[in-house]
Amino acid sequence: MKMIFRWFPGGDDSVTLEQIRQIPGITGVAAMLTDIPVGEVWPLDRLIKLREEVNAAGLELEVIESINVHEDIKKGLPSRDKYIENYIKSIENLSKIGVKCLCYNLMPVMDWLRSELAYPLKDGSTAMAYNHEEVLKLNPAAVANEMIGNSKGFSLPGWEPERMGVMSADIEFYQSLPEEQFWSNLKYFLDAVIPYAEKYDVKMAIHPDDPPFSIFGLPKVINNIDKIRKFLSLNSSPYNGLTICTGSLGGDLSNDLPAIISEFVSQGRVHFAHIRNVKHSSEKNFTESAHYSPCGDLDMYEIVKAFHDNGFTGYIRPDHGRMIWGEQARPGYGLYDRALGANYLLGLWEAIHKSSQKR
Ligand SMILES: [Mn+2]
Repeated sequence: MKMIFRWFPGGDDSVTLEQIRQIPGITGVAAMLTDIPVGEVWPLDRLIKLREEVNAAGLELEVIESINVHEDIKKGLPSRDKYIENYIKSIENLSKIGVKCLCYNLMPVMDWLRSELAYPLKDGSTAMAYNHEEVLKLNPAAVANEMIGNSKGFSLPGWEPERMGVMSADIEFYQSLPEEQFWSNLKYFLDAVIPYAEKYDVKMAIHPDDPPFSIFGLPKVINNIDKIRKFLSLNSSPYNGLTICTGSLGGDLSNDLPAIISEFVSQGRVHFAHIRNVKHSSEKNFTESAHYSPCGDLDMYEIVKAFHDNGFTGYIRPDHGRMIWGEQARPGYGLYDRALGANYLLGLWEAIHKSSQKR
């Protein structure tokens, strides 16, 4: 297991590589090029520069998060072949700079979604929050404005302005697309890309849908154990794998995280993990919370133990943190709370590992 940290290059992050290097136990970062339009090839020269910058700070760049998948691929349009070709070329370029794992998602139209990006918590910190009723009251444009308008000037991956212009038309498209057709579009993408992921030794790790509830009638891809089984069965290669995001799947309290982790880690299908906690006020309403188990609804000891005991050898990063100690940063991606989370998770891992050696 390697503990890493998400970081955004090009001055698009308030957190520096030098700060990340001083967090005990962090070996590398998960990074992305935020300015490449979705569907285009990630240029090798840009990736080489990115790796050199990360390596110069004493950190590894073995995980890319994320290369977004063009909507035409998810829709199954004839133009998908061109975008799939570009995606394969990007994977080849990732392999040339030593990347081992690519996190991505196949959520239609909208990437991750929160109703508030700075919800005040009782301790004076703020966190991102999701209120299902509030989201359903809004139209898609208002949802996009809420997200982009409150990002404090940082880019929000998955909320690129060029995707927003066509959002309403895209939503109507999926509302009339039979669900099995959508799944066969996903299989078409996987069957085209996974052989190249194998060839270039880059493990694909799909991120769960966040939140795990359907919004505006859009299909869900990865939001519970049955959907994950279905997705992994579309292409049985271990390179068709998962990012387990505990906060995304944990948005639905009926998801048994330790059981999900145990099943898919033991099958060698989990390559990356985002670990964070959520606190529900009702079934579909929650705030993101500190990582420590008593601060939320998820049992971090059982979660880390499920990774450890099933022989997880991939990458873990702390996921979204709160804004604490007056920090101003991209929502969810400040330094302080994520650094606390990383070291809490490392502490759990050390304790679980050493006590398993003594048995
Ligand atoms: Mn995540």
